[in-house]
Amino acid sequence: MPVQKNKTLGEFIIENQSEFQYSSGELSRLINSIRLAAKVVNHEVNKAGLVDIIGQAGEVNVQGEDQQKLDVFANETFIKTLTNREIVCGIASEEEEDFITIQGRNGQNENKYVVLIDPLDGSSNIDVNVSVGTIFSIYRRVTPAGTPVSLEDFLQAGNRQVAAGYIIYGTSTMIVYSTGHGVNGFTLNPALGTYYLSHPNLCFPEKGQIYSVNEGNYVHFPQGIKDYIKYCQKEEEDRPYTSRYIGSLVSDVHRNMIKGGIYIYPNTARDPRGKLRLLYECNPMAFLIEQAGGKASDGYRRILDIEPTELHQRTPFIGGSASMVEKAESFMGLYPESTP
Ligand code: AHM
Ligand code: MG
Repeated sequence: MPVQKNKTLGEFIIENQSEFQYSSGELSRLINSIRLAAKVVNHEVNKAGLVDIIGQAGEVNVQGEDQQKLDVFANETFIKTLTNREIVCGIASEEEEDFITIQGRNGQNENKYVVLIDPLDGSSNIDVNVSVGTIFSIYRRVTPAGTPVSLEDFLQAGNRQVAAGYIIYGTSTMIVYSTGHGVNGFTLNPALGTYYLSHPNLCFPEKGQIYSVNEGNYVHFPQGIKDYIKYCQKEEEDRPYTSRYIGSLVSDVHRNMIKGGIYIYPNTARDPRGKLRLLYECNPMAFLIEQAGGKASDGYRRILDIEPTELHQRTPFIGGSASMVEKAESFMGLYPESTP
């Protein structure tokens, strides 16, 4: 079927609602709310370069309101949007120590979904006008509807995700998401405030030639990763590969998904369990990567099969073109799993 390229995200959500197994429109409304909050955050992120003109975080603006740091603003915007619209029963965020229970106005919240979110990932890049992102992950709760959510609703393996996605605030703003039926990308037309389907059915190219890793940490990497990096740099067959590292997970994975490549954040001496968070960074990115035909691993096992034990759990992460991840895993497999 030919893809209609001028389709809006709103139209796409409605048309594809029947894909959801227990469709009642709730998941569609949830994705709609994320779309709305993303527009608000996008507006604020776009103004970041004007901070010297309109004020730093911590200052008071002309309306007498406190200026907020953008990651705090993004966190509040997503939480408020999802809470006010009573669209989920619980939220976990990188910015919040504990998960948030949403009671509902009459104390009876029958919604079945929980959202886990990193409201503004890579936010250290904002000061230098480099892309940042929002990452979200959606699960059906496991505890009975109508009761307060509990930790077990959030500590589910990534393979149980119902949907996941990211928003990239880059040269264009995009929403890329999947409900388990492939990955689609929508680009915001800022003049109209409308997202259009610009990247239907995103798939990793068969072969990739980009590796993305913070090589400044090389001496602290596990031996398997060191060996894989040397492999990437070797003059042989289609190598050496190109090195590209933005330091913004969403942007690095987004580029690699389009061009073909691998993103690596291993465990290091400083972060023996890895730096990235399993539940709201790695799981949603792994879900999207797999839906786009790629692979995501911690070096020894599939990211989506890890049974989480903590809300803010970290994990090593290797994700991207399937053949590249398999190669990296083969180097990792030569050494016993241990912290470096
Ligand atoms: P954050 O959640 O504190 O923003 O950290 C996550 C970010 C990722 O987006 C990025 O890939 C990584 O940290 C970069 O880390 P480093 O600067 O150590 O290379
Ligand atoms: Mg983050």
